[in-house]
Amino acid sequence: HAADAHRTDLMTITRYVLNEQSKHPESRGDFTILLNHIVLGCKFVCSAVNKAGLAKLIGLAGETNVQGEEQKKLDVLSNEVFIKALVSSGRTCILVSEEDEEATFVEPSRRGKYCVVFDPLDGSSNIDCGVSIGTIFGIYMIKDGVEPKLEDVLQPGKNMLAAGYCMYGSSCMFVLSTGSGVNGFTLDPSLGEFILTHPDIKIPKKGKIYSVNEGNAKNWDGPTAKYVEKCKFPIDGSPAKSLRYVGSMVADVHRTLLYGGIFLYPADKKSPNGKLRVLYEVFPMSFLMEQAGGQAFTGKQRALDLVPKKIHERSPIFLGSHDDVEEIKALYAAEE
Ligand code: AHM
Ligand code: MG
Repeated sequence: HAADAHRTDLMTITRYVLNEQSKHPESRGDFTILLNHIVLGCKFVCSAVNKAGLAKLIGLAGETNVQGEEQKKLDVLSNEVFIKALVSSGRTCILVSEEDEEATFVEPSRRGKYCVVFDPLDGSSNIDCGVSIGTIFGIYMIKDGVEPKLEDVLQPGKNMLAAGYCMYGSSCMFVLSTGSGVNGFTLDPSLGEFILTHPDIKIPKKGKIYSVNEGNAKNWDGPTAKYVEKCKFPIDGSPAKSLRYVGSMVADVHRTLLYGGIFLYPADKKSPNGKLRVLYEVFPMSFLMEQAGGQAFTGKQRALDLVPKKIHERSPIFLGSHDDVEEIKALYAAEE
């Protein structure tokens, strides 16, 4: 019986990726090893986030603990864990983290062919009130036998080999695409393993929810303002959309992926390039959206076609259900 089989035949994330990779005869397991190190980082952050409230009782982050040592803030700690895990995997050559001004070039003796761009703990303003936060990552590969250079990570998002996020929410979920669909894994805390719980995620073609920081409305451009107005006062007789905005990109995108709808972080007069970072926020989420059958648009072009010039570059982003993104694209096209 299928349901019984499901309970005893556990598809862990490692098993899933090994299966995927075995379809490529040239694969030597390097990607599986790399991913295992990312997963380890996520498990560490998950455990640290779960203990964050408790940790307060014995010493606030940023304050000194009983040993007189300065305690590290959760985002700084998470970054260190990921950098160390990625370097020790022996499979990476360039790392770009939201927390570090400069890219990290791995020393030659520990180098591999993968470049990883990541935001170790996104939505950190939500930590202190226990709201969902997450880790976001994307993976590129350098050409064989070539010295790694910064241009290797300044590639359009469509060149990513894989992208994903881990959400530290009411449960800990790892959502991954290696370029053939999107799969979701839930951490079983008693096993310490991510188990496939959401196979082949597809975003609904059209949604009932929009997600944006409306506090910025007075500075929006015409198309964004018109779009949000249409969500609230539809002119075609369709029902008004609901507004949901957590303020944690991972949580807002995760809901959009599962329930459908649209997530917007548009440009505004104060931030002409929006807020979110191209390499480790916009690209991975756009990659996942497209792989799930949705779309991602910058206001000018397909998000994954963008070619970043700097590692911490920002871009406006509109992503989600195919039909909803189509509407905002039409409004920008009408503007030209
Ligand atoms: P952070 O990297 O400083 O945590 O900021 C990124 C977060 C995203 O998770 C979220 O989508 C966005 O900032 C919310 O911004 P705002 O508070 O301007 O609405
Ligand atoms: Mg961030």
